[in-house]
Amino acid sequence: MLIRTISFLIILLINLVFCEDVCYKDKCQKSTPQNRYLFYDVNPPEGFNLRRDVYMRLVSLMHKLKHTNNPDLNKFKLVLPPWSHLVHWRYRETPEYLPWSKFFDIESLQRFAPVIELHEYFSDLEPFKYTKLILDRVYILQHFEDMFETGNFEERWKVEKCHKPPKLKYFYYANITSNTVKCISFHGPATKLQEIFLKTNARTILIEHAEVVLHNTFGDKIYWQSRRSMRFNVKIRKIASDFRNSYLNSSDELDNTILEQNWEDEKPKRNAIGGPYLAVHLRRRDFVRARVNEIPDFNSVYSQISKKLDELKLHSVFIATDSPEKEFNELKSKFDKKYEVYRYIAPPEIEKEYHEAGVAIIDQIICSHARYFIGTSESTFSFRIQEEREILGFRTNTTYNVLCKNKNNCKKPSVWQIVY
Ligand code: GFB
Repeated sequence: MLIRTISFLIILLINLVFCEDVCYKDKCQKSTPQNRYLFYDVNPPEGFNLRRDVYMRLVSLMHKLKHTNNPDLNKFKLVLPPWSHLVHWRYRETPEYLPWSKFFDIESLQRFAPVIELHEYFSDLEPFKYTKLILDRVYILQHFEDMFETGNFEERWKVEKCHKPPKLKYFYYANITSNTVKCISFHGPATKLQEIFLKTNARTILIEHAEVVLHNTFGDKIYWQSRRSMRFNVKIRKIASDFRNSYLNSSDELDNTILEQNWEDEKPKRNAIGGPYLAVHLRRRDFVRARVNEIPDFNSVYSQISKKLDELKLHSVFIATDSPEKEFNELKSKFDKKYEVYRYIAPPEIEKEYHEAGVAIIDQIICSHARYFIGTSESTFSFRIQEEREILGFRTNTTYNVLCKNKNNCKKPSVWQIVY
């Protein structure tokens, strides 16, 4: 009897210390206080492909924390911010919030580190259907104001006065708020955030302006593991494969681009051939205005493409572009009959299901599988295609090429070779 009572008391004590009850009205549920949740958000004007890079910086931190012995750090989950209000998307046709599962294979992401969607965070707390989330801490990152003047680039962080007035609502949801917001001047890699996490026992932390943190090590094995885990979802990949099959005589079997089912089983290779087409990423819209010295005119684009097609003895070019149809037709009209010019136009049902973001991903997948790729200088959209081609095993000279404004002064893109 005594032993039973003692055991009961021990269990009760453990429960009291490690598990608090979450109660609402008369219903109670055991929460899992040992879990900590890291939310993050990115500077609103940043586009889809820079946001993918910011994700990699944070998920590499999660991967590291998962393997630490420190119980205050190894129970973190990264909460994926829904895709919302991106400036490049025309929102009349796009729903306000799109989950990551729409575009990515979540299981594949989770093989690298613990990540969950925002809606899963809420459903974790079922059955109460929380209608409000008050984040324990919001840290708004900002650059040190003196960093560029003094040239002091040492790794450091400090709670400072906010450079801009803080937001009061997060992810464009009226019901996600916080009572504790601090601005932190920060310079350093994502791993440096641990120092901040260790100074608080907050369970829900939001990092605003997460683009301020740097990669721990750019281009190392962990970087590439996080990148390889970012597989697009099966349905989107199938749409791109069907297009390659139907119009470009391209398939993974013929092109030697078959990947393992699971990215963890991939091995180094450099023998991808690619489909018999040249792929070009032609970034227009804001780039035409903002990068006058880098973006070539259509006569130049035509001559660079046709020259490369002749050199490679190819007849088909696939052009991924954000340019309006009229502009694209102007470029297309320059090509004579010996060349076939393709662009992916989504059927209405695919457009409705995947929106602009999905169509852009389909463009990227098709570019990734081409025999030869020419991108747009400094576009993160092109960078992600280059990485995908590294993963597929293409030779680097078929990947790191860009359209030039001026052939006598054309900067080749940096080569970031995959590491396993
Ligand atoms: O991906 P992204 O941010 O890369 O490009 P950059 C912006 C968006 O434009 C993409 C659309 O997410 C797509 O919605 N887009 C660009 C395209 N190229 C294509 C294409 O070939 N096909 C399709 N379907 N859509 C940066 C931004 O853009 O440009 C920064 O991330 C900033 O925030 C900077 O605005 C000037 O690196 O090209």
